[in-house]
Amino acid sequence: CVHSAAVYRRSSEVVDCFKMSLSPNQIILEHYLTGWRGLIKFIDSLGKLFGFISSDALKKVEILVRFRNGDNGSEYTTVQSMVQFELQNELVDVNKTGIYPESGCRTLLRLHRALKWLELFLDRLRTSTEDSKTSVMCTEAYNASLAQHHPWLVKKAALGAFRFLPQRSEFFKIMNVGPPEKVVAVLGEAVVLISEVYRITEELYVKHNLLDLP
Ligand code: 1Q0
Repeated sequence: CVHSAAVYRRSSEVVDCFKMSLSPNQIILEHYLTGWRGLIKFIDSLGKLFGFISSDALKKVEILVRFRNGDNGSEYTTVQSMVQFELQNELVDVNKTGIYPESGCRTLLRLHRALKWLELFLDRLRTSTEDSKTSVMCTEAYNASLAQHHPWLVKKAALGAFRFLPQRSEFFKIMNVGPPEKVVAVLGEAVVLISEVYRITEELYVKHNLLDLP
């Protein structure tokens, strides 16, 4: 039986990480990345079919962790300080020069875009009824957000994988926070926090014209 053994963490703990990352108008990277690790564990518990998604997300988290543990680690305390540091030191490919294909700014942008998908998906899940299909909710959320940033092959793989998502009741169990009413409450809190984290990051990226980083 997948659901009891594969639960690594309660989804409410993941929500707590994103809550702690808000400070209140800055995003603390340490907690943001711990939140992401929780999300990655969650995808992993959905099975091997989703491995290509979790391994890409993990790769990005690890790039940012490496910066945090590196020589300039103290510059990577918040998303704001990271952006300021990388821009001031010209460590970002603002004009497709290809010198810094793995800057913190472009790497975080990928996670940031995925958070929009998560916000839309969790909101659909929260307002869904027992007979709603997770694959449909996930596909709608994806098409309205992340899909526009993905080439067709990635889109095809993602849409293909969504068909194998566990159904709503199973998904609620994997979230591991208790009865459906409790899950819905946690989802409500998650949506509010994730959209706040998203909003703050988005504003910062708009301000510095970083939303199209290659
Ligand atoms: C629930 C199942 C997960 C559905 C995830 C939807 C997103 C699909 C993304 C598929 C693409 C992955 C393959 C790689 C794509 C990269 O090309 C792309 C761009 O990076 P780059 O370096 O090539 O420019 N990478 C990305 O867009 C990053 C994608 C990260 C997706 C992370 C999804 C996080 C999912 C979390 C599931 C949590 C479910 C609920 C938990 C409740 C918690 C309160």
